[in-house]
Amino acid sequence: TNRPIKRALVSVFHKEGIERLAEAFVAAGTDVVSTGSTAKRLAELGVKVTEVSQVTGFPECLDGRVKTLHPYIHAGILADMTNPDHAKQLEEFGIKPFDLVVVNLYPFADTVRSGASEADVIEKIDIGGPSMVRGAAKNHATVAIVTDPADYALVARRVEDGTGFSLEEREWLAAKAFAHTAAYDATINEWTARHWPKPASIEASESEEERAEETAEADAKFPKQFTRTWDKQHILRYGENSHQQAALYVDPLDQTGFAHAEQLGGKPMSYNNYVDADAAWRTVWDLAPAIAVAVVKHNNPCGLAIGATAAEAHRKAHACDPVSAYGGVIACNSTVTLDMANSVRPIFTEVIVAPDYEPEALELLQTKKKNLRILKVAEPPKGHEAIRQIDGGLLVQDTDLIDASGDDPNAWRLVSGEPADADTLRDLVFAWRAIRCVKSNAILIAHDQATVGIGMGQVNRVDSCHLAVERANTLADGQDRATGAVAASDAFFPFADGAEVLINAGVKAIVQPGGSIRDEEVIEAAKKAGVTMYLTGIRHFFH
Ligand code: 93A
Repeated sequence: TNRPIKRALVSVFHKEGIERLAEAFVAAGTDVVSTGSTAKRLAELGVKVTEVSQVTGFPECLDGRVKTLHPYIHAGILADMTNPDHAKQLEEFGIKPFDLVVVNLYPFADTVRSGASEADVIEKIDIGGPSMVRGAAKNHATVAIVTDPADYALVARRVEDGTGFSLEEREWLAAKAFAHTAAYDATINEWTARHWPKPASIEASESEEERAEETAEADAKFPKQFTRTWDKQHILRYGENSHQQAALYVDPLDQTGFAHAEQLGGKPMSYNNYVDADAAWRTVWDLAPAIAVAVVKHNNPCGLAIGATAAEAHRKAHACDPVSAYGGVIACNSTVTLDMANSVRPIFTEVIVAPDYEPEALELLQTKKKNLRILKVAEPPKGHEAIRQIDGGLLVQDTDLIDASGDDPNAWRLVSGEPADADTLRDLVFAWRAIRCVKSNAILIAHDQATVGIGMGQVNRVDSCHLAVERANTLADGQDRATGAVAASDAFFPFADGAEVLINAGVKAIVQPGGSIRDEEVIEAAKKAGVTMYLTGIRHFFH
């Protein structure tokens, strides 16, 4: 099934690595057909090369938009030479078949990332290239298609030794080529979807008109095909556990996100480091514009606080649960100061992430905490849609970074006790904003804009309440931090029991969504104890 390579079509935007191919073409005396600047480069390297325009008898035109789009080229790519009829037709038309096609496409994603104008971006949508790639991949019966410069050395050896590729090898190359054009088109789709939304002038279709307004809006937001493409950034040492292999993929159009954090020190990032640091990063930005620090373990905050300075925010966040903070990830939403670096110094920490570092702070962390992974991230999290894999499908939703109407305390409904004074209200707002970063069922006790006890991830709300209270009251110095504090619940209390745990521990105010059929029992418990209770009307589940 091997097919020796006698005639090749080469059209590559990036010319790197082409020398190795040229060397093989020269050695084997291969006939090469090529486009403008590729032909020039190959000729310089001594290859016997024919310009595409000579083959077609038609000049490259429309500023290069039409170069290879011609039957003399495409029939040469698509003729299945194992089919006598195809061979006969080529003979009649005087067209010669290709055995090898080497293409790499216009750099669409690079052009977008460079900040080029829309016109320049559009000019970098390659049309002729993918047509050649797909044609050659379809016709792998007789053509070998190469799109990956990493395969040039392999191709060169097969050209030189005269064997060409076997059918299985051509199939494998074709599969890689289809993956390449699919990813290329997905990237274009990503860009066009972001830049060209549905204009108001397009009337609703009949089926859309029949639906509720909300459904129609979501229908327009979530595309018919959920197409995304991610570029492999690097292989990780392992996944969540050492027996799982893993890799990091990144958005090809945007290199400012957390996945592109600049690492300024420490060991390479692990899979779990990425998960936790991303959660910590998201958590602190939920409290912006205030200066906030989060300490995260296993995707959950074990301390979160707002401070007048970064150092103060860290000290308060750490104090919430100093035991759990061991081996945690720290995120700060403002510049890490020398004072904060000094406060982090004695604590074993896996990762620190911040938008920037004072030079002295960075130096201290780099020299005194050699293992600490120090990350600098250019921009706050963008809150793209949240994607979760299920068996055989994907769930897609808005990220819960949004400010829902119920997040505004002016919209809260006082259902028990006195209206909160300014300090209490400030703490309730803090607790409510903080709770959306805690895994459900989540209960959070806060004081002075700092968490003092967090109950996370329990399968019933009463256990989360017990956990939060226990955390608040198990400091080494025996301090009772629940008394006089405030509490937030990410979803309603289905029974009074959970709320009673908090009330009995001494919290003075509670904020929760409400909406349980037993709301009255819950409110009654608060009233009996004289505890202030607000209902937000919205919840912040986080699973
Ligand atoms: O503008 S195109 O879409 N029209 C074409 O007919 C065409 N043929 C090849 N782009 C086309 N190409 C692309 O040109 C190839 O995919 C390759 O990236 C590039 C090589 O051009 P040159 O050899 O002039 O650098």
